[in-house]
Amino acid sequence: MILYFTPGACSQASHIALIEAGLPVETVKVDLRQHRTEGGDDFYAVNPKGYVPVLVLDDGTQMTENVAIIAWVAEQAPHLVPDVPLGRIRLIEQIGFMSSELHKPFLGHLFMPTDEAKAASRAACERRLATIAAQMEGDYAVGSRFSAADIYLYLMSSWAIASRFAIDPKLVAHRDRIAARPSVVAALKAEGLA
Ligand SMILES: N[C@@H](CCC(=O)N[C@@H](CS)C(=O)NCC(=O)O)C(=O)O
Repeated sequence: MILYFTPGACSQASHIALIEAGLPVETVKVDLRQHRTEGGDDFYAVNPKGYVPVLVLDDGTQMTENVAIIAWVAEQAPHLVPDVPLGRIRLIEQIGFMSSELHKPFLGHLFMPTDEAKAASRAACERRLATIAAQMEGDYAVGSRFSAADIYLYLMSSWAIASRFAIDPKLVAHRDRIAARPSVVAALKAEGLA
């Protein structure tokens, strides 16, 4: 299968999940400024939405959206589903929250035209990260052990820390723990970020 990714972008969550699941994946780097693949192809021809991640299975089946890709990966590797009642649903609930309510305001904070709008997006991200921290019962995003929800949370916390957002020390510790996982180290290396 092939994952279209951009180093350090949200596609990293799908990338880490695939490695964590032990699924064999080839990667194709995408230049999001030009919307071209590393081979020079028009990325809009691969994904008319124009964004990463895109996962193409060996039979040609294509998936977009981190939430869908991560949920699919967790179906292949049940240890990535949280160990709670309704585990699969809780996973989708949490990564859906991070995708729509955290990832988007984060990008807004970077690209909003006014300082006021940037500050509002930043405050929204800080509030939502605080919500996740308050919901954590132990060391993990959902339940009592590692799941795919931790991967997305790792990425969101990494972005927040890099942007010097005010976040709960619990999330900083979580981010550092997840960063040490071999899957994360391997994904960053493969993306040229190690
Ligand atoms: N809803 C999509 C959003 C993906 C997304 O925003 N990707 C960004 C990188 S983090 C991107 O490729 N942006 C380029 C563009 O929109 O042209 C998802 O969650 O997978």
